[in-house]
Amino acid sequence: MPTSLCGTWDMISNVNFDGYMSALGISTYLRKIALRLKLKKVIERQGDQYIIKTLSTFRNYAISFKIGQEFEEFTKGLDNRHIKSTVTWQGNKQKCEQIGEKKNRGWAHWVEGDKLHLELYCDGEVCKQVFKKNVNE
Ligand code: YOG
Repeated sequence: MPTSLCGTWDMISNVNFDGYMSALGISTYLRKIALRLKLKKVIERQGDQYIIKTLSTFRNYAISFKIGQEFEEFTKGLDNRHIKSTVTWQGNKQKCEQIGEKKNRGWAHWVEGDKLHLELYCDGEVCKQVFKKNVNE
């Protein structure tokens, strides 16, 4: 049983976010804004439904899904694409495959100690974000 991803997590590092956003075709203007953000992840589970919220002072984004069940994702306020997403467990990693216009798109979450790790993939670019557990929220 993998350590729970659930909780509130504050970003402490963010490597190659710019490369990931460039691969998604995000404008220079929006990339500059996004690069300054300290993202927060709120991960909840209600029965077999997961909810992942990405929060910032600029925009918020949320998805909800069941493990192994493909769902329609619209990346509203991000790159605004319609994709078909499926989240599965592979060992201790929760992995999402995002099928659409962009090749090799997806993400993986896992926990190590009190840190939440996230890799974001698009078209050969890998962004690595690490979050620290926020015990006050
Ligand atoms: O998370 O897929 O946890 O959905 C990555 C933004 C910036 C807008 C955030 C707003 C991609 C301008 C979602 C940032 C860049 C830049 C706060 C990452 C696109 C546009 C919402 C993600 C998964 C896994 C769950």
